[in-house]
Amino acid sequence: MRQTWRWFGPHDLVSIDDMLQAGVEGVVTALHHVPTGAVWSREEIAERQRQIATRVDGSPSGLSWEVVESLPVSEAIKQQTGDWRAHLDAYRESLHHIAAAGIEVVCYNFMPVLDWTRTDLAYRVPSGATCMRFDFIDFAAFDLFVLERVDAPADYDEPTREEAAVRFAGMDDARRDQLAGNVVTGLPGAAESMSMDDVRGHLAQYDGLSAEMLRKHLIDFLSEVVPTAETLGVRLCCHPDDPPFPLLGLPRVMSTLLDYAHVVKAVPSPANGVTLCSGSLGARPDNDLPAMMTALGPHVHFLHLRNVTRQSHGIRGSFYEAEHLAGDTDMVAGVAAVLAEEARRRGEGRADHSIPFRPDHGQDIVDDLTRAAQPGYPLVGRLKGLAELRGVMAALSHA
Ligand code: DNO
Repeated sequence: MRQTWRWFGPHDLVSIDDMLQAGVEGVVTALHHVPTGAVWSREEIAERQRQIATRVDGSPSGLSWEVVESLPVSEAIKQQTGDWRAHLDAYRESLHHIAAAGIEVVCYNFMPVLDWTRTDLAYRVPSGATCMRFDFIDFAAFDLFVLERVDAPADYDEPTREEAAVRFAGMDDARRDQLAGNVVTGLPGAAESMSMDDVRGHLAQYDGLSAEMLRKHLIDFLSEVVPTAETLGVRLCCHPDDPPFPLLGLPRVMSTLLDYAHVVKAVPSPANGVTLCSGSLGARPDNDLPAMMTALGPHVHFLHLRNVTRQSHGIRGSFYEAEHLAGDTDMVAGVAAVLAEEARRRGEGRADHSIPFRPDHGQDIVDDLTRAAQPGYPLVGRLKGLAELRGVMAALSHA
């Protein structure tokens, strides 16, 4: 298991030096400033590689860019409208440049309109730490009373609508603005930062686009880019929906084992793989993460290891981001399943037998609470998560 760490680039408040002290082996990043649909140039990629390879004092860091997260897929490609063919050409060209730079793993997602979604960025847990949370009632209140989506009432049962109305009435303007901002302006790494009108415009374009159609568009996308990736030796890996259920009436098609099994089978190639995110998928009670790791094992090219505590029982529900070894996912069993897959790959002689993972997200603890960091990506909370995961890996792989 290769210990990687997400870095948002030179503006990230966590430095390359910090990562070295955390014991990180490789870096996950993206050219977040390049607009979705445009080509990632060789020069821009090389510049980011240079930044990663350099410590604050200018000496070599010994680290390199090992995983792209994400090479974003445009709304045009997801909807098959407008410039989507040109965006496919740009995607393939970016893959050429990424491969030429020696990077083999490329993560993307296929969530329409919204990337990952939370209603709270600093939910306080009993220890005094804060974390990210998705509250289903707050989200319904946003949908019904801030966005005022016409079809929203039909999307929630009556008790949920009533609870959301009471919740909304109890929010002051500041909380209403904060909630809307958390949902629409985009969390770290999201491809787009949107206004409320942008969201409404995108929603209108999905009118009548069913889950079956979106799944077909995903498979069309893969049919177009996987052959290029395969030739280049690049492994694409799709990140799951977060949360793993439909929001705002939009279809979501990468939420379960069945979803993944379908997509992996539709375009069979080592270049068509999975980003297994235990935190995203773990928000659904019917997703058994260690079992998913075993079932999808040969196709898993990248792992996000984090945990959530579910706070309701349904498929659509509330959850908060727990400590890496707490929460509802059995992380020790998950790591054991990863190690078993790696042993299997070594037996097969696969060159990619060490799967990159990153300690995904972290609670804000100690200094994180007073240091502004990217929401979900604090230094100390992630370092603690990495240390705990490293402990599990060391114990499970000890002779
Ligand atoms: C959140 C992240 C997501 C992820 C993209 C992958 O923390 O896991 O933003 O990077 O969905 O395409």
